Amino acid sequence: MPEAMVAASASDSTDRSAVQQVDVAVVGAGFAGLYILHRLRKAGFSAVGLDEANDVGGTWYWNRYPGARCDIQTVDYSYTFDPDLENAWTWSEKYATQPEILRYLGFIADRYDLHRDIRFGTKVTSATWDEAAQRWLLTTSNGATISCRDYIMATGCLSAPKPPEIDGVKDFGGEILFTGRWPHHDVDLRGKRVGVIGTGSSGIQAIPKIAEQAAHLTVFQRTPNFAMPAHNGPRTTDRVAQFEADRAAFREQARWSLAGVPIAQNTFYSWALSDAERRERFEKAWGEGDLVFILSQLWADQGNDVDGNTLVADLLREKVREIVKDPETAAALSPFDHPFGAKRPCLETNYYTTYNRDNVTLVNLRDEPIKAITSTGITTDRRTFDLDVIVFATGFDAMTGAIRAVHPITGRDGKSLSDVWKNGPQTYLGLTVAGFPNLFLITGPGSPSVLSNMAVSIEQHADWVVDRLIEMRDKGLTTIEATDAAQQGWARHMADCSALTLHRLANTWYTGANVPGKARGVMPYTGGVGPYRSICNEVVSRGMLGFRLTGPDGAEQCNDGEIVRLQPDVRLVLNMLAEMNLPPIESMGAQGARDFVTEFNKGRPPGRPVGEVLDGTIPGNERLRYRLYRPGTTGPHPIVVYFHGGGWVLGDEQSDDPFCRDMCRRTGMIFVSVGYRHAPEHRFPTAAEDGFAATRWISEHASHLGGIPGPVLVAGWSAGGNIAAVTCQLARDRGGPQISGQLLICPVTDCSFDRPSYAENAIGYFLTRSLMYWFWDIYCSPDDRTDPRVSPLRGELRGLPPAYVATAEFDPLRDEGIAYAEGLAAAGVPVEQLKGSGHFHSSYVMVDVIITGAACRAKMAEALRRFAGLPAAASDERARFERKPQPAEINAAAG
Ligand code: NA7
Repeated sequence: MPEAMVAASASDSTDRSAVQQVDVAVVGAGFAGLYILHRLRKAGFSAVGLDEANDVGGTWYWNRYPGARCDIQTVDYSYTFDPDLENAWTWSEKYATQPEILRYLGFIADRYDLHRDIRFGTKVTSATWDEAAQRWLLTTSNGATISCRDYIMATGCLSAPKPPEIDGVKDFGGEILFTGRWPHHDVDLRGKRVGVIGTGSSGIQAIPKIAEQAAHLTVFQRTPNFAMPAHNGPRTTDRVAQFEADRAAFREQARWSLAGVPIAQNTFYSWALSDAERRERFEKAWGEGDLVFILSQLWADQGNDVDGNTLVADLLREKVREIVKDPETAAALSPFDHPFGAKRPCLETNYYTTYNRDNVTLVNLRDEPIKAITSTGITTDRRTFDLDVIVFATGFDAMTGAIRAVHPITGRDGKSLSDVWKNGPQTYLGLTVAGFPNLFLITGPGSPSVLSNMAVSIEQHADWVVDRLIEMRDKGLTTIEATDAAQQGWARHMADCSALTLHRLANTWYTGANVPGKARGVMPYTGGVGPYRSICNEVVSRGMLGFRLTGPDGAEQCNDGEIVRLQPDVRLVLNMLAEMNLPPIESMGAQGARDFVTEFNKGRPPGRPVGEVLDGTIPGNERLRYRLYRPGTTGPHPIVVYFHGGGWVLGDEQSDDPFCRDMCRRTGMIFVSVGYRHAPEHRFPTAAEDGFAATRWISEHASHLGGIPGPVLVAGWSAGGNIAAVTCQLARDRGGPQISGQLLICPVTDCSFDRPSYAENAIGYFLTRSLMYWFWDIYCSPDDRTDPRVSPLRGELRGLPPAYVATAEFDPLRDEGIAYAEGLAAAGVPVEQLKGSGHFHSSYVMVDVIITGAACRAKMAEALRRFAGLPAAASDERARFERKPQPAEINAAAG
């Protein structure tokens, strides 16, 4: 039963004296608002929709500039909640025009009879949480004040156009137009001199259309954007066939995908493809005319690795040079200041060819900034352009603008949302804000929103929110509010996700950089639609984790905590492993486990190229194999003797191949991975003695191996870290070899199993307590376990080489690694620690799978370089996007 005392209705909204009582108020009558109203009504809530516009449509109501279209294929950019609806509407084009999308939304409003619940032409002027009534009070520009229990902002992400920011706009004698507020009447640009400022998606769509009409078009471009052809036309047959083959599966795949479009993840790596193969994949993507496709299907490293990304960007720039005839214009149109995808790329139709027209001029504002708008046109540093019309395609105060700027929102204890967000938006799940009970944001900052197919994200948000309202009603609860801890945890998880992307290298509206003075930070959730959905579901299944819910008579429920503490890619990998339901390694027997690991490793990404990889053997009683990784630079190089992981039972000199390659590239040093002997065939102390013997031999043969004679370094992961640590102790005690530094990664250092990390991470993080017991049992009898050659923590720690000890938060071995580092420090050994938060035992060696491990490896590499007396490696990531290429260079590159 609706709790409202007065049913919402548009007709009574003109009575200013009455307070309209509803269960829920929803601002916005676009994709999100319409669906929410429909769901609320079906669930029996009374609701009112409010929109400043005079009809439904949201962003599609306002953005009616020439050429406006969606750039997610319309088969994807549709509601999916009602299978009958999918029969009732068929899009006419691959990318629908703004008028068609507006018709669709009108059709939806009619079909579900939504108009009657929406107050159009009505702005909310303030929203205040009434603590006593436990309700929101909304004042409006038109009609009755509203009292509602729940307040939902379905205001869209790109609804608040940016002000012009250029002096003199008021002086202009001609017509000023904004793409984001295009007039509803026909705009006749025939015979006019038109200037367009801005070359984002709106400008890129509008410019070719305006050029067809105008006498002359001058485009004022501050930053060139990546754009590729939309290849619009009738709906693509393959995509539609895929949809028609199994509609439900198609939609379900979209819901669990990264971008909300049913495209599988790609597992090709740029360095494993030839130039010709890369070009072939690129041409296919270029021909596809699909943003999600080209953003994800070229190679797996295109979105998170600057080198992989630059390969795409170069091919895109090549296309610009092919299409645009004037080399200087082509150079000016070639994006240079951001990685491809880090700023919203655009789909275009005739955009680049427009610059081959005689009536179009491109003004590069990087060379000649705008000085002012005058009564007759635009003046730059160098020239004056007389204009009849100026079109601002300058974008939006994105994501927060539509929430924060539209009206004051005052939450608990009189807190203003603007104040709370002054240093950037803070949310839990992008859906709620601590201190603002019963306020919900749809596609707000902190949700996948603009990095996804909005239609899919909107349905997920709306369903999640309305389902919670239903549950609360069923349980007699009346308020819901995020806790501070949950919100802080979400901010950290957001930052962890962003670190996986290249967004940090671009100034964009995603980060607030397009609005002067706005706080900076990646606002959308970059972890993907599917992972986000699973997190939202997990919040519920874990008893509304991170929310405080209250009801009448002091009823309260709060299960406080952070929903994701693992690094996002660690979470994905562990979930995947859990789904595989593998038998425990320790149940396979030693040989079975070795076969399993070999098989498992076949599926991992190939390691990156290094200068040379060669295999050899170390002579001696037992010939030990090794694999040497040499950098591509001129030698000789310092040598790192490396010991692989595998609990003294599993693995060989090749089993940490991607790690050795990666570290060889990062350090510029030779890595020699040693194939020491394993238990049960060779029990303690064979592995330790082999490690020591191999290090001595490598040190003695450094020149022969292409290394610098003198001290070597040692490194190892897990049991290999144990061998590296032990080798340092043996080398000190046995008069050499000289070791200049030790890198111990999640090392085994002690035979005690009672440190907290063993209990906290005993199961569920791949390396389990039971697996560690198994390794110990196979390698070492209980009587030997306190021997420093297997428990180096129990040995003498003075006089050892400087150490870098990396541990992982979710690793049973964490605390013994920390204890070793602390022990070394206490013994006067220079030691640095890396405590990888959110990481598990395998994080650092799962190269190109656990992408977040890369930043940690970069630190390890720096430590090794320091130990070897090398200067810090130059990190030029940002510098690569700071310099604008000159036309001459571009032409030279084009050959
Ligand atoms: P965008 O993508 O923010 O593009 C705005 C454009 O306007 C961009 O080229 C800006 O250059 C330019 N701009 C902004 N302010 C100025 C000033 N003051 N002077 C000169 N040029 C300026 O907005 P859109 O409307 O095109 O697209 C928004 C989203 O809608 C789009 O990403 C899709 O998701 C749909 P800058 O790059 O800041 O140097």
